Amino acid sequence: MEAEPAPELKTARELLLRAHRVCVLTGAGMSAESGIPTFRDAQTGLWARFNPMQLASPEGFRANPSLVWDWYASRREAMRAVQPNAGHLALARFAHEHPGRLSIVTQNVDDLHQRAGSVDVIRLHGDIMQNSWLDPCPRDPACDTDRATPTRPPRCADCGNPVRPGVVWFGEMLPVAALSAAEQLAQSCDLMLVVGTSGAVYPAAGLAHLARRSGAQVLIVNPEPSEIDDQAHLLLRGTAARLLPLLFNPN
Ligand code: BJW
Repeated sequence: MEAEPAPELKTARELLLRAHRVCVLTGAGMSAESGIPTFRDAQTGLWARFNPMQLASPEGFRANPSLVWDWYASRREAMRAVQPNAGHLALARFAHEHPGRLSIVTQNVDDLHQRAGSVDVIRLHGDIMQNSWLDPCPRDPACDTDRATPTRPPRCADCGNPVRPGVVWFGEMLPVAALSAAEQLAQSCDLMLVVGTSGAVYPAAGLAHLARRSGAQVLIVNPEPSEIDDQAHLLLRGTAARLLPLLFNPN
């Protein structure tokens, strides 16, 4: 006989059943059980070993472009080797079975939601597999990736403009269309499910506040306390790969 679910899980399922529009905000914890390290977990997080301003800011890149390029190259390689976990798959399956009811807004720069089968995922912090130029090119013809030098990082052969990873670093604006679409979802959902984020980084964390102010129920899935727990109507203490399948596909 199957054990009775914990009372919080039962309440969470009821919230989900009642919700017409579910907005899921995910952070690094969503991909942790796939083998991608988080940023701020005390022992295992990237920021326990690396300096965020050195590696994840435009100033850090300008100061030491090859260090930052190599760090992103090694993370790209690690991300190619991992697979979506049961949490990614549960979200994708629910969205497929309930068209139009669930949207995902992610801070993650990996592609595990997409590889699990989720479509129209809003990426707030970019895509680590994409490249862009560090500086906007004022030239005509513009910098040409086909003519980039084979250096680390590659550079425009004409003006030296370096290639950078297509992610959002500290102090940079989030992509306007993505942030605006995410804000609309936060304002119009009746359930916001926040999974695996410390809630330390804005404006992403502000989406939970916005959803709550706009009348949504806020449900947080995280094994540890986060900085936005005070926004939650309900907290589920546990990991994404364990709890999301129980929440979304209980049978
Ligand atoms: C599990 C689990 C399991 C573990 N299952 N869970 C106030 C308002 C607005 C802005 C600011 C503000 N104060 C300061 C700012 C500026 C700044 C900011 O927020 N700084 C804070 C640190 C204070 N924000 C910015 O600069 C943003 N831009 C911006 O605001 O532009 C306007 C502006 C410009 C200039 C001045 C002022 C305003 C840009 C932010 C870009 C963030 N970039 C990064 C790197 C991306 C590229 C890369 O990957 O290298 O994005 S930093 C990093 O943090 C990454 C993440 O997306 C982001 C959030 O981290 P996340 O996902 O929450 O991970 P963790 O590690 O923090 O948490 C993991 C959680 O998972 C934990 O809670 C665990 O318990 C849990 N967990 N295992 C479920 N199995």
